[in-house]
Amino acid sequence: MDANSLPTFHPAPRKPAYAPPPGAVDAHCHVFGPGEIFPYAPQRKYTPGDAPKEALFALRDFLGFERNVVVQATCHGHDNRAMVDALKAANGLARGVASVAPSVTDAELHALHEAGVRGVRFNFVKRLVDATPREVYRGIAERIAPLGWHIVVYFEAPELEELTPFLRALPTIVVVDHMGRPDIARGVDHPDFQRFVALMADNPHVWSKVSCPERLSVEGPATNYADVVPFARTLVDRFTDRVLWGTDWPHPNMTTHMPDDGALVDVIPRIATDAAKQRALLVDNPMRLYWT
Ligand code: 0GY
Repeated sequence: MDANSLPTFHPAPRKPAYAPPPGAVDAHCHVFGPGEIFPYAPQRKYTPGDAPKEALFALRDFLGFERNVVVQATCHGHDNRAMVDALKAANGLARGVASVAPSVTDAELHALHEAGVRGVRFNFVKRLVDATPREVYRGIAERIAPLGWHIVVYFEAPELEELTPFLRALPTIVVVDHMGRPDIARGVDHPDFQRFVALMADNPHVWSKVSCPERLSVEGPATNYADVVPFARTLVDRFTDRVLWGTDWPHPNMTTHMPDDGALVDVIPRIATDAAKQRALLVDNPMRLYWT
């Protein structure tokens, strides 16, 4: 149990009413540990409960998904072994996003590629990581671009203005986690979220995960995160071929509640309102980015 006594992940999610299309990809999830085999990083800012690959794969099947994109979480630092172990166990049904140090060798990058890694994650969230200089990230970007990988970025809305020139200049596709973490209370029309919409409009290499209503919502599970829906729907409607969706299982650092993953799946038809958009969001876009 975490210090706040929430479970590590929801112990018994409900079966969603919404059935994802065949081949659906959960494009943002993590594995944690088990710590006895894959120790957490000494420099981590939080220590999660174990959330092993077997539990992730069981959830995938239960929710009606076929594939996962396992994103390296900060609690494992640059040690990608738990994530790579999950990719190898998934028999081609998982891809990964790694976190690498600038000292990573070409041989290590190629081994990650062989295992199914197709991107690196740059994290700007101060409660999760110590800052990495931009030139270090730019150096990593130059190294991974020839592999055909992309860059996943995690930041919070107040950082966007300052980060924009950096994001614009990155040489690969850039996938923004959780819509750039907008302040939902301010509404879709607020300049902060409109700045994010403009970033996507002006930069065809920028994609967004329309994920994580449980972190962004003010209303919370009582309305099944209704206040987040207009934000995600705006992005799905406008940038249908550049959006991804993921559970964010096992939901590290949640303090208000542990979301029911089945309820999160039931948000999908409210943000992607017809079958074509759902197919783009859940199948075509992630397959193009991770499996071609
Ligand atoms: C997420 C969100 C969080 C954590 C991490 O790498 C991580 O530790 O991404 C968070 O605390 O908001 O997407 O998993």
